[in-house]
Amino acid sequence: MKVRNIKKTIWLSYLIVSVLTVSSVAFTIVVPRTANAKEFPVSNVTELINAINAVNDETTNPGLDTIILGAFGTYALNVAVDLNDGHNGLPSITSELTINGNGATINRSSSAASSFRIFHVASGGNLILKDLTVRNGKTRFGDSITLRGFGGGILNNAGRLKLINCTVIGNKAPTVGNGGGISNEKGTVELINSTISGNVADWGGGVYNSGTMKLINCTVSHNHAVGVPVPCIGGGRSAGFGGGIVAIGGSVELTNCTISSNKADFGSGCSGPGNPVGGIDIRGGKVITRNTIVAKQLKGTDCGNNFITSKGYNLDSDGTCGFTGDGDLQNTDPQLEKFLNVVLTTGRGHFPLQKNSPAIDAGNNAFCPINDQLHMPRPLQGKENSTVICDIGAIEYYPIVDKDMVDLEALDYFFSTTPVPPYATAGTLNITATFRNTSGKTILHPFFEVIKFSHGVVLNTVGGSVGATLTPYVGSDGEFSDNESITVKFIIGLEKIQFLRFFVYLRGGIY
Ligand SMILES: [Ca+2]
Ligand SMILES: [Ca+2]
Ligand SMILES: [Ca+2]
Repeated sequence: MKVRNIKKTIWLSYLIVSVLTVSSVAFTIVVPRTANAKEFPVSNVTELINAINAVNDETTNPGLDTIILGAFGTYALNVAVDLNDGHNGLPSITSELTINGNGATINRSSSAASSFRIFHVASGGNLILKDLTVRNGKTRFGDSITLRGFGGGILNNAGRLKLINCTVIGNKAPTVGNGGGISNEKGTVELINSTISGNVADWGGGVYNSGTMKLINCTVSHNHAVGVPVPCIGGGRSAGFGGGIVAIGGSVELTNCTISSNKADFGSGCSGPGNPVGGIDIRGGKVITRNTIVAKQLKGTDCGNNFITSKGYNLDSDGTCGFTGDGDLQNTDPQLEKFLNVVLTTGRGHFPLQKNSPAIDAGNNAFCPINDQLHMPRPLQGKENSTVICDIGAIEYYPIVDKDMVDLEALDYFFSTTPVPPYATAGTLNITATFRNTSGKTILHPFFEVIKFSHGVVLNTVGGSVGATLTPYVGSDGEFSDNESITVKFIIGLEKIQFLRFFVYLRGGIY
């Protein structure tokens, strides 16, 4: 990564030569039960499957129940245990269930002998996922064409599904399958502060919708609509529609989302050629957007086949979305930074805005949620001589604080050999740094962003949470005032014992 404008920088090189024995650590969080709903703490796949079956038993456990996963655990599924609409790694959800992931991952094991999706929500099911990664689900070859081939990660068949702070990554619905990450078949889906990335399908690499779908503060990136490998008789390819999202019917409503770097290979039908649509392919129904970026796809156009119904303050980079409403920007490069995949905090994979991005202070405050995808307050004044206005897209721009504005007063660090699986298998580097504001100005909502270099994994902790951004305590006024000092702890997990170099940005409102 080319580093520009690094203002306040910590730079460390660290070499550890000792040989470590890697052991495993298990976490379990037990939360007291409430009277009206049962809670099921689980710590392995068998317990998870048993808990879903128990939750679905409406005679024994009527109403909404909650399953609580061990913090940052990995639940690797090896075989399908359910055959509703194809093969499912977990029992179909037929009741009301919230899963508190606590940063955990549920995936199809990389050594699984067969293919299956992760979640299936049935009609009458109501599944809420929080702080969870859903990874590597894959519908089965030969299950294609019917619903069995839909939804590599999650299929919602006429039920209700809500994701909050979740990552849906690396799932596949290949060979005429639809919705690599999530397929919504005439149901209701809400995606909030979540990332849909690196999923693959024939139609809708990231998301397929024929029902009612809402996305708020979400990033949809690096998804891929692949064509059928066998050409149609008489030429053409029969699919490959919609790298990020394909809309077939119903409605998709996007508020403060960023749809970028997706790709579609073909986009043509057997009847003739068509244009591949990398971003949002509107084959039917309505797609409605507010404060949303659909730009810079890796292959194919931003939109196609029909225009988006713009409610204003959207941006595309190739003029294909029909963004002609109030505040819309067409044919405009949003100047996104490289995709930042935040490994350990779910739902935070995003594209930061560059400092001269036209998306900054160009949204509509009436639409934007009070926080952005990273949970930072919005709106923030992002440019000098501007006003306090929301940005277009999932991320509110926080300027990097100039290095001359802050002094690094103290720096201390030690290495802990205790492994934190699955990422920091070699231990953690623990850094304590004290900064003083010497700028004569107030820095609003400051936070640190640790950028990974070499082989470290960012494991910042604040009060037990883990993530790639770190909000320091700046007193009850919430501001990093002139001459105030703050102390922050950075914990960097190491995958291997070797040199580690990392940079820290301090960002905040400084006007
Ligand atoms: Ca129940
Ligand atoms: Ca702004
Ligand atoms: Ca303060």
